[in-house]
Amino acid sequence: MLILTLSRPVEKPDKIFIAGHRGLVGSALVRQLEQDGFANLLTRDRAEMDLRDAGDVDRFFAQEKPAVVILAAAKVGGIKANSDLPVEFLLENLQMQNNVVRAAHDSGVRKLLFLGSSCIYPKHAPQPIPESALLTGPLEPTNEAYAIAKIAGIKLCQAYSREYGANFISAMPTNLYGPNDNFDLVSSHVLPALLRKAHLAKQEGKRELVVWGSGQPRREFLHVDDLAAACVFLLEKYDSPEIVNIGCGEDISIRELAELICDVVDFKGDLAWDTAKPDGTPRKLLDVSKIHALGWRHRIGLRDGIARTYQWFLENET
Ligand code: GFB
Repeated sequence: MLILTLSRPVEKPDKIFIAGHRGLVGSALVRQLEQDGFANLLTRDRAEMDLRDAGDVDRFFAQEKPAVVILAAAKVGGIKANSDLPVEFLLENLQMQNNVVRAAHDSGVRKLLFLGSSCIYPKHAPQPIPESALLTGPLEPTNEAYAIAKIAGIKLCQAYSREYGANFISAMPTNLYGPNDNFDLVSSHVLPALLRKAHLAKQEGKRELVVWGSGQPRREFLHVDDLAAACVFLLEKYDSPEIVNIGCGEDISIRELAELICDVVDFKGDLAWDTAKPDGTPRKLLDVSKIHALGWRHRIGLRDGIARTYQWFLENET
């Protein structure tokens, strides 16, 4: 049965719970929401509430009764962490999202935004990847566990929407970077990893910087402040269970990214390629025509975004 609810728009005094507020995405969301005048933000540290624990989550929702939820909490990592830890990526993401989405519905949350990932799309999806490519082919094996968990999250939100009329929406960001990212050399994504590598290589006077894979794969990178702006835009303007891609609409090769990072960091040595490491999916560029048609576009160019992130890294991670 289809139950339609006439939902009130998201408004400034609404109590908004940001799950995962310490991470790359959650912290950017808090900054953006505060800047936009949302004053009633609700956050919980991991020590206060374990999102994998249904009891913890139920108690929190019963007590706080948020009006709006943004689910930015997730177990995330780069290509190596994803391929080494499929159990944790599958299980912990399913646990967190199942607990939060169910509790949100049970406690009467008016609107929920679920954050997916561009890795939900098939490995050989058409490029740029339209939203309609979901579930049309096999996934990239290095991040299949994470992708399956995220697809389950999308489907759960759509099921709540269809069965109970819930206003649960889902956005699919492309590869993100910015402040509060994980800059670990092993478990991180490529952009923060190469920033740290180039910084260390420069400091230590090295002649060479080792980059994983062949350098041929292509990726699209979006500054997390742009993502946060897009999320607030969707919260205020978008009320459909159909997924929406969020990206900048341009991609570059990993070789070009490495060269750009060396330039920003001012490392003048050579690049070397560790081809024993996986390339992952050959290309991941989102079709962003849907969010453009809705009226949103990114603002931060890649060089500027990398320079800002390097500055943040220097101030916070060294
Ligand atoms: O960012 P990344 O780890 O993840 O790797 P994915 C992107 C590309 O950069 C791969 C290469 O071709 C890597 O081999 N690369 C080069 C490096 N040097 C490095 C390095 O030092 N560190 C890392 N990490 N990569 C992830 C998924 O895929 O993207 C997640 O595993 C998620 O599930 C995320 O979807 C957005 O773009 O390949």
